[in-house]
Amino acid sequence: MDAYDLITRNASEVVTEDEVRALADDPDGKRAYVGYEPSGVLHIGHMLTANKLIDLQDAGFEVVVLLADVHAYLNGKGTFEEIRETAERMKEQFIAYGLDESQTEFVLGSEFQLDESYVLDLHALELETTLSRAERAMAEIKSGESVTVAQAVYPIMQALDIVYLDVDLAIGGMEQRKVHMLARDTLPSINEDAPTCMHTPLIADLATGIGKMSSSKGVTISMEDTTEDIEAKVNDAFCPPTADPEPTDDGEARENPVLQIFEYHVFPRFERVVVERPDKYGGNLEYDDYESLEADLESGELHPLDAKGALSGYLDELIAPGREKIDA
Ligand code: IYR
Repeated sequence: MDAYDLITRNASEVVTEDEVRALADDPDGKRAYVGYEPSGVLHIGHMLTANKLIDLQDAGFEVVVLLADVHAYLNGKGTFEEIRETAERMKEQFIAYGLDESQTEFVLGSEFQLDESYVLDLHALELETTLSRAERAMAEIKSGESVTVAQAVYPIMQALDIVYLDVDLAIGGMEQRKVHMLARDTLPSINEDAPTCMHTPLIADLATGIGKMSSSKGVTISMEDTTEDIEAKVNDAFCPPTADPEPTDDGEARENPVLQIFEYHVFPRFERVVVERPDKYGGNLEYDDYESLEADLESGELHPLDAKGALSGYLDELIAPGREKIDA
């Protein structure tokens, strides 16, 4: 796989392609980052962007993980002390998950976001940003119903982080895209370049295939899950024999979350996927790429229950090292 393909594999959106191609041509010393509100326990959403960071490390990028303690505070996630404590636990789990410690810089937001120059630049950007734009940027990030003043400041700080962390590429899930577009539009007003961004897909709710999996509602997979928890959740997952399920009777779009997890979590981390089956059911199936697994599910060669059994095993393997850190 060439550098551009590795850097962009499984991305939903690249802004812009030309800019990422330029980075891929000379990745040495280039810096990419993801920011996370510290939550104490990694879930499958964190792991998806972490997979992208691992791709970027493999492509030669330096990787920065921002443990966004001030952002979590502004988003109403607890007292500052509580948040700071969870940040440290989260860092350990990222390393256990597979981020190379020697190639990853972990930064707490509060290490630089309270500096005078940052705060003055923040105010300069506030002058350039309408409340309604900030509110729209937060639509898929805010906790709670209405948008507080703190949550309106949040996306403007996120834009400024790109400058202060001196990164060449900002990564996030698709729910971050409006913040990144705000950054592209406003940073030039303080004489900074519009940042290059890349967004990863969101996985549908495991149980229904509707909407997006989230830690606040529905079923998610996290590093706290036991092997049995994972088996039970995956067994109950929505998995029709197609990658393109029919919408619900109410017209809501649906995805196949089991296939999505194979595509975005398992194949990027395992060279070969083995679905174990007793000989009387045709014996083991082996796959070197996601597309052939999807094709077998669609043709009926691979039964959804066998796919789920294999998925539980691989997810458990991905989660086990982080789970040990939590239990320690
Ligand atoms: N908005 C992110 C957290 C976050 C991300 C970045 I990139 C920052 O510079 C700051 C905060 C979230 O929703 O978790």
